[in-house]
Amino acid sequence: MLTLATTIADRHFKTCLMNAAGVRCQSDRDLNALINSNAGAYVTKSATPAYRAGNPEPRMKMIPQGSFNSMGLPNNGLDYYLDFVLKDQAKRPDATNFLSIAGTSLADNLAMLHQIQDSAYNGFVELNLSCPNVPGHPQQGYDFDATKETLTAVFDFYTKPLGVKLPPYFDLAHFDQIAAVLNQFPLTFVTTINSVGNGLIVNYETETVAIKPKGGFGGLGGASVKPTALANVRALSQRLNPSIAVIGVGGIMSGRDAFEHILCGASMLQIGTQFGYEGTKIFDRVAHELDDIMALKGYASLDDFRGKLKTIN
Ligand code: RRO
Repeated sequence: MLTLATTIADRHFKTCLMNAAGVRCQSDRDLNALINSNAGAYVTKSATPAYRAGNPEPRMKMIPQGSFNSMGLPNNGLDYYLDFVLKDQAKRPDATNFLSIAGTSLADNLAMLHQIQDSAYNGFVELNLSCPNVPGHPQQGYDFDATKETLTAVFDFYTKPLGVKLPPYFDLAHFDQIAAVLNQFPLTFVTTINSVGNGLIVNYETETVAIKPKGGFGGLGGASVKPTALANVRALSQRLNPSIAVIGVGGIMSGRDAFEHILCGASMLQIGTQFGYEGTKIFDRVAHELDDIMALKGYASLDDFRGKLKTIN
């Protein structure tokens, strides 16, 4: 029997496909659509302590090879998402899901994690260290010392399963440096990659930028970022303690893209841009395509090929 099931830290998921944080997961309507789909789990829009309207519009643009955004962390506040996941957990105690948080300061992240620690929530938390779009706030994942300081303060009290959402890295020395920091902590997973930050799209006709926030700078997602995502999944899988699962995100549009992410070492896959364009039926389509590839290659489960990408000698 061929299966797309996966396990992270003893939590079982019937399929490895889910949404990426930020895409169609901001309201309870979005989240209920995910619950009623064939996604293996959902992650909620990254939360701040209080409601945020986000950046002025236009703040998102479809581009031929993907997407471009500077949303600026619009969300309904932690209470809203914690209330949603707690109610869902009461209804479906065997399902593990992901609560994403993205404080704009260490104090905000610690306050939110204290609230989660003190609650009955027993699912995963994805701590977003990589939002590229809040004016005046650099992506924390690019500051290795600040990342270590944050995780030290977090694991001083936080005992539930937690992972981090990372920005893309582009240098082998940086893969070494971030892995050396992450390996010092009892992380359950890392999710890689967030958008490729601070690109610029130019409208040739009007000679203007494409989106309003930050003078037009924004994060790239979708097909064009797949090679960067695969490199980050592979490089982190090779460097992290085996107890830290790698969740792959970036450029997944098809079963073949999903297969490639797993070959590079991913245990679970998040779909962002293309889920935004296609809706929940993407989880059926990509699952069927991945099933077909595995059947063709004679693989019965993800373990048969996860991380087994070959190099050329
Ligand atoms: O809301 C956003 O602008 C946003 C976030 Br928090 C993030 O982590 N990644 C992204 O591309 N956009």
